[in-house]
Amino acid sequence: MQIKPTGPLKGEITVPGDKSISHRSIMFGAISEGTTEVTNFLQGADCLSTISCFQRLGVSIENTPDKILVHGKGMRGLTAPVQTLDAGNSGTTTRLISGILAGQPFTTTLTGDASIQKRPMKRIMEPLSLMGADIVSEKNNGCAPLRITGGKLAGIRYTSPVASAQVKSAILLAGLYAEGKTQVIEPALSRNHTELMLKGFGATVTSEQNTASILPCEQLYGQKVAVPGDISSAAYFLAAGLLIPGSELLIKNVGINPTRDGILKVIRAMGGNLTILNERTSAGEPVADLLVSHSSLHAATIEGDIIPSLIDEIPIIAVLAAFAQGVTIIRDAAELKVKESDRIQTVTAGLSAMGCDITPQPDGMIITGGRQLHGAVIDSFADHRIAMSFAVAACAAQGETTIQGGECVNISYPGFYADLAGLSH
Ligand code: SPQ
Repeated sequence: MQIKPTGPLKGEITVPGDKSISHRSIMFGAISEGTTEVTNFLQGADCLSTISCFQRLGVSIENTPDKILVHGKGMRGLTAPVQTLDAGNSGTTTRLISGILAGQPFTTTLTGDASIQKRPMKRIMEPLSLMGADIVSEKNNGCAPLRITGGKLAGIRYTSPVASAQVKSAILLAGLYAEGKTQVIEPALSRNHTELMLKGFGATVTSEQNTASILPCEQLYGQKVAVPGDISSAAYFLAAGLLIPGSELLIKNVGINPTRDGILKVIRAMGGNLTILNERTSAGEPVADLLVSHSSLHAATIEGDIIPSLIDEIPIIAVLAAFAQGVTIIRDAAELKVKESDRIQTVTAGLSAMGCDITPQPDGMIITGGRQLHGAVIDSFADHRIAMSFAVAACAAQGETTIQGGECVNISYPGFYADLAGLSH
């Protein structure tokens, strides 16, 4: 993908549906009674992987142009798949479905692409085994392929070493099938879509600070889910509007759940012009329109409990930092190393290639901003967030940039390049 510097970006944009909520709408719908109707579902490769996994578990799912219909099988209605389940590139699919499979009375094999086969699964294998499931990493390396034999589960009180919504969600989903109460305590609060949505589907879920609890459940009930726009996708347009001189962008219908909105706080801390308009609630999630305009940014320190609320936005925040005056420090973000790529290394490689002063750290990075970035050949490392972050950097740099493997944006935002080009005037 070739990207040239662009003039001012102006106008309105509606980004696609939230990836985390889209996945969960299929999964929770699949184990509910009745039909779940999902609108504004994200038609990205990751969410399509979730659909195909549940189809292989015997769930009928209709993907029509305006909505998804999940014909739920109930809590005990999934059937043993004939084939291996393929989660593609999706960590969310792999870890959350493992929690559901832990409660099924059959054996399933689950795998994914080369990236998924390197991502750590011990973090779910351990708690789900403690609950009574039999989970084997077939290559004995703590990664997929996983062979999961579910069975009789017992609730646990689990203190997670990482703030991870995927770990928390896997345990809570297994907790639906367990005897007694299941609790997950996190070091910092991760995104809470599972807790909010499962409650909507009829589960007994409570949350207090960093502890989420769930009771076993006989039945969930199909719902109507109107998926809000994905703040992680909106983040690229927020950044483009802030960085490109003369820009003013209105990004409509964006989910601003407080466990996801760290990027908005960082933009304000960096001196960005950002206005939150028309705040409302949609499907139990807070939603707003976001107005940004070109701004002179300054550095910030990003650390501590805010990290889980912006973990996927750190690549684009690093791009903002490259254009900001001063030294930006990002720390407490070692989780970046185990995403679709090692995002500490891949952000460092890309920004260095464009002329930025960046030093990787074991748990983050230090960026001295303010140098004019130049076009470069950037390896996306098949990581959608890296490709989109550097597409935005390229728009604000001098000279042309090539993003190798740029088609990986299909994972979370199939129309990304067209939407970006459509705002240029
Ligand atoms: O699904 P996947 O591949 O893990 O996707 C990513 C992303 O950048 O899109 C992470 F690489 O998002 C995760 C996120 O980082 C989605 C997610 C969720 O929906 O529960 C939670 C976060 O991961 P984690 O490991 O912190 O729970």
